[in-house]
Amino acid sequence: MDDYKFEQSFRWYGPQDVVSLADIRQAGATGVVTALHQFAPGEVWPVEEIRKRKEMLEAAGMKWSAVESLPVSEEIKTHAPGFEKHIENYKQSIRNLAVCDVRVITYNFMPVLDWTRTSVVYETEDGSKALRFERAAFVAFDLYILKRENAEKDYSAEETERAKKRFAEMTENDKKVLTDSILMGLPGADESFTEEAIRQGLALYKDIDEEKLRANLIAFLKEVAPVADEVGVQLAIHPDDPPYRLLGLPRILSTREDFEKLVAAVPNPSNGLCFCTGSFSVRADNDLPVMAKELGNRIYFVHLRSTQRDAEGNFFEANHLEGSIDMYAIVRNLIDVMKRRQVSLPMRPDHGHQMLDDLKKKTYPGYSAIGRLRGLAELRGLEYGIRRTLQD
Ligand code: DNO
Repeated sequence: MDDYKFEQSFRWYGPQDVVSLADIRQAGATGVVTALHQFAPGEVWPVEEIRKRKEMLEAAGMKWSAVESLPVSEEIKTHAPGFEKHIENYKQSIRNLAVCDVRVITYNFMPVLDWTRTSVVYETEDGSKALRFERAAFVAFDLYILKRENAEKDYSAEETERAKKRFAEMTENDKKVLTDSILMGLPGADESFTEEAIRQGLALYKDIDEEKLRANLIAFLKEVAPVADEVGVQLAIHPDDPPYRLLGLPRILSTREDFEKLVAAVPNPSNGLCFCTGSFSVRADNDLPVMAKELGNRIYFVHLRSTQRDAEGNFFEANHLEGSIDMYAIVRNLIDVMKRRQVSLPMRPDHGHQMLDDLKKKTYPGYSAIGRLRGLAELRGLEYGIRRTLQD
C-alpha cells in the first residue's frame, strides 16, 4: 500500500527563485513542480531546455513531478489569428516533454488573469501573512478604479453600496496597493499587468461568453489530447481561482459539472484535472471530499490548500488543515483513489503563509519557503496518520 502515496512536491520558479532547490529538498519534497517561464505562451519548449531543467532537479536529488504550467495563449483561448500555430506548438511541447519523460502537464483556461486576490499581505491572527480576496474591495476596483464599462450590471445594489463605502474609506495608498495586488501578473512573471493591458485583455473577450470559451477549450483539447494519449502524458486543467466570473470575464472550470462537461466532450484518457482544493473551496457548493472520490479517476495532480470564507464572499488562505474545508476527508478519499488506481499522485502544498524569517524576504506571493514547508509537513503527517490507521 505504501507504494501508492503522494509524490510530495514543491513548486519552483526556476534558477532566479529565492527558494533554492536545496531548500526544497530540506522541506522533505521528492518532486519539483516547475515550468520554463522564459518561453512566452504559444512558443515551443525545446528538448534541450527541458532536459537542462530536468538535470538541475535531478542534481539536487529530486524529480520533475509535474509541469506547472505549460500556458495556453490568449490566442488559443479566443481563437485570435495565429491560434492554430500555437496549438501545433503546444503539441510539440507535449512531445518534447514526453521525450524527457516529464509526464504531467498543468494548464488553465482562465481568460487574461490567473489567480486573483485583493491583498497578498493580509495579516492573520498569528502575525503571518496570507493571500486574501475581499469582495467589496474588488468590486470597488472594478467600478471606481478600472471603471469597466457596464460593470455595475454585474453587482447587486447591496454589493455596490458596500463597495462605494469601502472605496470612500480608502487612502491613495490603499488604492495603489489594491490595484497592484489585483494586477499582480501571471505566476512566475516579474512584470505586473497595467490597467491599460487589462482593458485590452477585456476587449479581446467582448464577444466571448461561457459557451464560446468552453467551445474553444474543447476544440483545443480535441487537438492536443490525442497527442498526449499517444506519448503517454497526462493533462491536468487547473480550476478557476476564484471559481466564478471576474471583471465580466467568462470562467468555465469552477465546479464539478464544469469538469464533467469537459470529459463528456473529450473522453481521451489524457484529459484530466489538477485537483486544487483551495480554488474549488471558495464555493460552498463544491463538496471537495465527494469531488475527490468521484472525479478520482481523472485527477492527475493535486494542490492541497484551504480557504476560510464568509457569507459576503470574502476569503483568505487558511493554514492547510484549517479553514472551511475538511482536509482529513479529502486526503482520506485521495488515498483511496491512489490505492484503487495504483498510482502515486504528485501533490504539492499550494501556497503557504509568509512567516518567520520569510517576512523579511521578497518572495513570490504564496510561495515563500517556510509557510509551504509547514503546509507540506502537516499534510505529510495527515497522510501518514491516515495510512497507519487504515493498516492497523
Ligand atoms: C497559483 C497556481 C496557479 C496555477 C495555474 C495553472 O498559485 O495554483 O497559478 O499554477 O493556474 O495553470
